[in-house]
Amino acid sequence: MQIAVVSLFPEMIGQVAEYGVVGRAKERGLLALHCENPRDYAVDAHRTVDDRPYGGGPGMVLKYEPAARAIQAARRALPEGSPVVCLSPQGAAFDQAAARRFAALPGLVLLAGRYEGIDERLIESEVDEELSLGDFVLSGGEIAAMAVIDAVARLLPGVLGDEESAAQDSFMQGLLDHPHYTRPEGIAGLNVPAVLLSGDHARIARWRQKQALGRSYMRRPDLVQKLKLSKEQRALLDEFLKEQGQV
Ligand code: 9D3
Repeated sequence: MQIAVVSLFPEMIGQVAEYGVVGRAKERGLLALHCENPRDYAVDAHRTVDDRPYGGGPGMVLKYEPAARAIQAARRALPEGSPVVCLSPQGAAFDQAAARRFAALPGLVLLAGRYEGIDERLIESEVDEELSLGDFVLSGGEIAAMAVIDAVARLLPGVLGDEESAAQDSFMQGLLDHPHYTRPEGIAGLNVPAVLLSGDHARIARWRQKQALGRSYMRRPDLVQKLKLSKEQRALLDEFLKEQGQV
C-alpha cells in the first residue's frame, strides 16, 4: 500500500515510520510513505501558505493554491483512484471500520491541516472524505494522520505475526479487553485473580469474557448497546454486575 501525506510538517510524519509496526511494514516493503509540503508549491517570494480569514476572526486559513498543488502531486505519486482524506475536527469519527476500508486500498492521500482551518473550496474540490480522531483539540492534522497510518499499517497482510493478527481479530468483537496480569503473583498487596493460576482454560476464557463484557458495560455502554448479546454473554454480564454489587 502507498500512503501520501500532505503536510506543512513532513518531518513529523517521517517519525511514525521509524518505529514499531509502521517501521516494520515499511522495511518489509508492505507500505510506502510519501510526503508533499504545500510550502514547496507556494510561488511567491515568502512562500506563503496561509492568509487571513474572509469575514474576520482569529487565526489564519490554509490557502487553496499551494495545498491543491501539493495534493495533485501526491495523487500523481499514487495509484489511480486513491481517495483524498482530510483530517479535521469537522470530520466523522475515524474508527476500525474506516481503518479496514483504507487497508484494502492500493493508495491513500491524507491531508493534515494546520492553522484555524482550510479554505473550504479545497475540501469541496479535492477532498473525498473528512475524518476526526474525536472531540478534543489538536494543534493540527499531523498526529491524526500518524494515528491513521498506524491503524492501517497493522491491518496490511504480513505486517503482524499470526498470533498478533489473531489477537487483533478477537479484540474487534466490539468489546473492551479483559484485564491482564504477569509475574509476580502478588505485588503492592494485590494478587492475581486465582482463576488465572488454575490452569483451567475453559474457566479462564469464561472469566475473561465476563470481565470484557463487564468493563465494556461500565465504561463504554455505547459498545454493548451496539451488540446483540448471546444468552451466555447476558448471563456473564449479570454475574459480573452482581459481583460488583450493581444489581
Ligand atoms: C481552537 C481552534 N478551534 C476553534 C474552534 C478550531 C480548530 C482548528 C484546527 C481546532 C483544531 C484544529 C486542528 N485539529 C486538527 O487538525 C485535527 C483534529 C483535532 O483537533 N481533534 C481531533 N481530531 C482531529 S483530526 C485533525
